[in-house]
Amino acid sequence: MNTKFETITLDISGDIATLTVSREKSLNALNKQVHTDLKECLWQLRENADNLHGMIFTGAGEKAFIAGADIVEMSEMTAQQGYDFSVLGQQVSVLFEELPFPVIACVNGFALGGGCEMAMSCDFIYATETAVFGQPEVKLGLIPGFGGTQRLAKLIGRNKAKEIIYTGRNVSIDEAVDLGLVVKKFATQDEMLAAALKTLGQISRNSPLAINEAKQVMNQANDLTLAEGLRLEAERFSDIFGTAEMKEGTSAFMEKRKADFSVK
Ligand code: DAK
Repeated sequence: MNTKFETITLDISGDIATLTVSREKSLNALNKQVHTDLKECLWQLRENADNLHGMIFTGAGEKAFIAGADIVEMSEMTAQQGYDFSVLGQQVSVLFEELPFPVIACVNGFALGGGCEMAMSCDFIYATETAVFGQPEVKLGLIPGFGGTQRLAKLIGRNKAKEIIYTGRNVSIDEAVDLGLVVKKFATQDEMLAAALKTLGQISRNSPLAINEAKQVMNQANDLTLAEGLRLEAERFSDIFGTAEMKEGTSAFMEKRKADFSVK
């Protein structure tokens, strides 16, 4: 698997990957090259997913997770290029959502515009005390273009999302926790990354198949009515009946031992 990219770094340690946007001088702003690298890397991770149980997604340095789409690059785009850029960014966010293992966004510093949107494409967000969230696109004469109008509203409620998007104001870490945008806050970046690894380790002891099914059902349910979501849940619940992992999990319970899902 190729781990060399121009604007991102991919480290794999055991069954956990760490993907870092590495444009520290531009506060990790998302230009076309970052999106192209992310798209290629996420495709490869999807193809090699059997050996992985989780991923951390973060930004290089202490100042920013991602300070948004690259404003300099965007300022010169035509409408067609803007459309292509938006589609590319949306493809990346869908690839994050479709990875068959959990992804934790670890937010250090600014997560503005496209940065906030990329974090929301992950399964959940951990952040440090210095984290600042926001969708300031309207200040630039733009609207969120990587899914922010949709995902923020679904995560925190439409009216709160409208207030944040219309004002373009910054959201502090404490407010982000209160809103449910951030799951946990940490004093330092090292503490956050250690906690994310610990959480992924804990998750990886559970059935990978069940984790993936839960992830896909919960993500897809976003676009469904409750009745449709319940039907989907019942279908996917029954799909895992009879699988080796379900047999191992239930047998281990009855035999009063820990399940070992690495045995296929
Ligand atoms: N793009 C490009 N460069 C950026 C950047 C960005 N988003 N953010 C920061 N930088 C660069 C700065 O220009 C500066 O570069 P040099 O001058 O050193 O060359 C360097 O990073 C350090 O930044 P500052 O000097 O500004 O650092 P400060 O601590 O003073 O301020 C800041 C930090 C994060 C408050 C500030 O940099 C800032 O306000 N940045 C912009 C934040 C922002 O507005 N983000 C949202 C971007 S808009 C769409 C597709 C996508 C989108 C919309 C539509 N379609 C195609 C429909 C998404 C849009 C966005 O994300």
